[in-house]
Amino acid sequence: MHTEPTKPKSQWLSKLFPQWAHIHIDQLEQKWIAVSLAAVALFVGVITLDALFHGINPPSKVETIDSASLHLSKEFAEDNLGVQVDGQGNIIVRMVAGRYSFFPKHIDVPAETPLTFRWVSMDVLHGVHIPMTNMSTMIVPGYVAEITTSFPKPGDYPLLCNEYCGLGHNHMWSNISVIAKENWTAPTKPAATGGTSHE
Ligand SMILES: [Cu+2]
Repeated sequence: MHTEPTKPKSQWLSKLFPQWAHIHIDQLEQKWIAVSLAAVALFVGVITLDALFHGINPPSKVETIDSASLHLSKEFAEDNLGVQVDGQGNIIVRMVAGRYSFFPKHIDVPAETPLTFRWVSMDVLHGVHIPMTNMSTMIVPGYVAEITTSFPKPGDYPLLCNEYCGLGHNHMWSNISVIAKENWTAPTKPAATGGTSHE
């Protein structure tokens, strides 16, 4: 019968960290250690499950690009920016952030449809945030930031820069027009991989 409360060491803590077995840790402290470890385990678990089953990853999957020569790159050359539909029917939106705007200035996208945004910066660190969606990412020079999102309702959505990028930062915003799925027509643009014809 070991019901006396004179055993100060917690079983689980001294089992987990035998080298701490001689340290006195208060019962209440042990409970809070357990609570904080459980919280960390919960958050790591949620992140892991999201990454594995929902495909949620950090926006920049370490895809690099030379920010100084975006205009010469095939993908982010001026002609190739904006909304495109690839061979599999996925809608890809390519945009460039630069002091102090997002380019192209205006795009139309369909509502209730997954849209893959690919962002690059032409100069310094920018961010992009669209309120009421999950779109919020840093746009780090030298890296491509990719986010897939969808807009539940038609309307004009603001596009804000949320990383301080210079004196014009607070003017750095624009709009995306989201139109009803049935009214949207895919833009007829040349294939995304072309794009050097104007050189
Ligand atoms: Cu900015």
